[in-house]
Amino acid sequence: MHPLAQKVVDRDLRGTARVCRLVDDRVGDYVAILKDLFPHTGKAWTVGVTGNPGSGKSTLTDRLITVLRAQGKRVAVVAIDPTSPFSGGAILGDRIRMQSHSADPDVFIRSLATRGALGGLSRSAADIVRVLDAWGADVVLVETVGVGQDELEITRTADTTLVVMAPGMGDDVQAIKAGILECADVFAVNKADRDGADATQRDLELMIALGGEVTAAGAHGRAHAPGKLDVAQQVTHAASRWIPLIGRTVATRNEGVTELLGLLDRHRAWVFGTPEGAARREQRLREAMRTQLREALIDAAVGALGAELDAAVQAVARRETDPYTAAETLVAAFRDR
Ligand SMILES: Nc1nc2c(ncn2[C@@H]2O[C@H](COP(=O)(O)OP(=O)(O)OP(=O)(O)O)[C@@H](O)[C@H]2O)c(=O)[nH]1
Ligand SMILES: [Mg+2]
Repeated sequence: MHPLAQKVVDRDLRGTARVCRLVDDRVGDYVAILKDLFPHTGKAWTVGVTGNPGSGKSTLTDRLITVLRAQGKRVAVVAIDPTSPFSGGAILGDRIRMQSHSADPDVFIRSLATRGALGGLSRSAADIVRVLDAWGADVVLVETVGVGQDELEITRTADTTLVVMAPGMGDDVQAIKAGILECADVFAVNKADRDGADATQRDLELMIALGGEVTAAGAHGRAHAPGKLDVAQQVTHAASRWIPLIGRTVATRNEGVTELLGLLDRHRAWVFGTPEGAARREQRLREAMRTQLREALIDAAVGALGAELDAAVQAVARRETDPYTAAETLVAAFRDR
């Protein structure tokens, strides 16, 4: 085993931090290390924590760590630095909000910088989660700001996704990107000490109810008008699909946090304990594998074709051929290698 991989498995904090840096920068032996670590992964429960800037994700994450530690769980946090103008310097702020755990050797907090290329961030995040899984985390919390495509991708790699909403800051259901709502497994209506928490919760309940009906109508065809699903069908529907749960919290006062973890735990039981959950995990693994394959194929093709790729670019620029034909020709050339 690579000596650095050994350090991760031995739960050496500095060695693990070093591996995280290599993986984040994609330098050194990072691929060899990830390969060696993979057999030691698969035990952690990954929870994505997302929501608009300032909704209370870091504060809530800090409180969740406390409850998880009280249960004897080893916890890792990956805080993704958003490039959002609303939350510049978020890493520093997040560090401060989670620093109550900085002396605890069973809590590992890692910040991840936004990578340039689209998809780069989610790839790094997925790899870092694997490192922390091998380190021995029982739970990995991944905090992202629910804005871009990258963040949505990260959410898709989590076993459970928590979407944090805050009332009274224009953070209503409509203001949240549709993609994020669709991947929510549990909602936290945080800042429940503020006006508007009831309205936010009602909006969410309505949205979830409508979402269920639309899906059910689609699945069963047009024979059933909306609202006329019989009970038996509703039961099947409920069993085969996860209906998002809603919790209310005041993170700053530590209210509702244990209950919220209870809701998250119910989702974990579904993901890891039912055939539907297993199907979902397999589906996500397949997506991840496709991404990995796509990347490997492109790297291999660009490396092998080199000069031909340049020639194709020139030919398209001169309008001697079109990009579609050029791509087909390059694929054929690569296949014949
Ligand atoms: N009143 C009230 N304030 C809260 C609550 N939870 C968090 N806050 C405050 O809201 C502000 C933002 O909290 P954060 O935890 O940094 O929010 P965040 O979602 O991590 O923010 P970004 O990482 O910048 O997107 C802080 O000043 C918190 O103290 C709550 O339940 N009630
Ligand atoms: Mg934060």
